[in-house]
Amino acid sequence: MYRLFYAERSAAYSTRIILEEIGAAYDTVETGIAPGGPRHPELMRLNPNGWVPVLIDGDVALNEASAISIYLADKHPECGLAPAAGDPARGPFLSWMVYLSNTLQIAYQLTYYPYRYCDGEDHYESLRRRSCERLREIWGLIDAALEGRTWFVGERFGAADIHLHMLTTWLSPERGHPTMDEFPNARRIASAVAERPTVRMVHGL
Ligand SMILES: N[C@@H](CCC(=O)N[C@@H](CS)C(=O)NCC(=O)O)C(=O)O
Repeated sequence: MYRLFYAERSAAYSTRIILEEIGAAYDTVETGIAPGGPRHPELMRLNPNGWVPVLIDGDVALNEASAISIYLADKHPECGLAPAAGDPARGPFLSWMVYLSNTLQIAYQLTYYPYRYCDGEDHYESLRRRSCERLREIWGLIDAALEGRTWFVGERFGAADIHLHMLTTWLSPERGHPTMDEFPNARRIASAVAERPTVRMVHGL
């Protein structure tokens, strides 16, 4: 039985879809994640950053959404959510999972939490503008890599597609982000993920 510290529209969404895909028994602990707002006390003990997801697996508590997805996919190889070690697609899979987390996610962070990355409100606008451009550059690069592809890595659906889908749901035109219309290849894969029964179930559909 897994336990997931969860918040709507957060990086924990990817973990939840993965848990559904592997058909695992799990429960969720809902926590606030608003800037400066309260967090579940247990979350703060497990991840002093105050971020979700945190996944509990027995005595092990894990954070970082990409790492959790790789961990779960490897632990349940029968579900085929990640290429196995030795599979030629394993390297590109790991590269993309890390890139999504340490490059694309950070561009979102800069637009959502500008105060963490600059000295005061005078700089917010310039930081926001530049990070929105950065989002456009990074999504453009990913979109080009997806040209002609059915799925992100290899020939089958997997954890990288789930992360891609999640990251498209964070685009917010009100914040000046680009829209998915600019990235048709990424949009195609994200839409295919959105139609999966597991994803529809997470949305209560
Ligand atoms: N690198 C972490 C980032 C997690 C993260 O930033 N989670 C956000 C929600 S998407 C959060 O908990 N934010 C609350 C905060 O930053 O205070 C991961 O991929 O798991």
